[in-house]
Amino acid sequence: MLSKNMSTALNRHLNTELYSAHLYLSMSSYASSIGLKGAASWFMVQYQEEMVHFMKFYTYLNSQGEHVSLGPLDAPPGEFKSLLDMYEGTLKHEMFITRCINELTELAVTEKDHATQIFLQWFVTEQIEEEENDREIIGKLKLVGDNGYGLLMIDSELGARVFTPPATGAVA
Ligand code: OFO
Repeated sequence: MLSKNMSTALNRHLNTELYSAHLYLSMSSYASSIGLKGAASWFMVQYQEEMVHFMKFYTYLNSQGEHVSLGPLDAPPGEFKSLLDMYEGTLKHEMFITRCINELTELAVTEKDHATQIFLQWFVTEQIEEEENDREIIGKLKLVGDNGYGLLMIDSELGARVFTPPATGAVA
């Protein structure tokens, strides 16, 4: 059983995960439109991962007898200055998500809501990986600067990322 506060906060965050999915889908489309097919594929994988995150919150709320309230969502940006700009935006957004997850965890601790604390642990760990990946890519992009060959190499590397669906459709 969730408190009203906890349920409202989890529901708000579920919509933020959906916004994340839209943000990365928009970045995927933009990358594709400027010929960066590897980055387009990387952001599509990121979109798929965000939908998994969204579904984890959806499943958890339903399993606690709550119903989900969707949207409205802000439109994500549709134009970006460069690949570096996209990844800096990604890192900034993920740092915001980390803060949200930390706040949810603090609320669960304050309310002695052990089930929600356990549920959120997966996201605490996930956010470390999300930020680490973005920082690594940003570091490489800064290293190559405007060098076209370097950018194509990074784009090709980004294209190697694959989406791994959760085991047997489990999302919670
Ligand atoms: Fe769901 O972690 Fe990114 O936003």
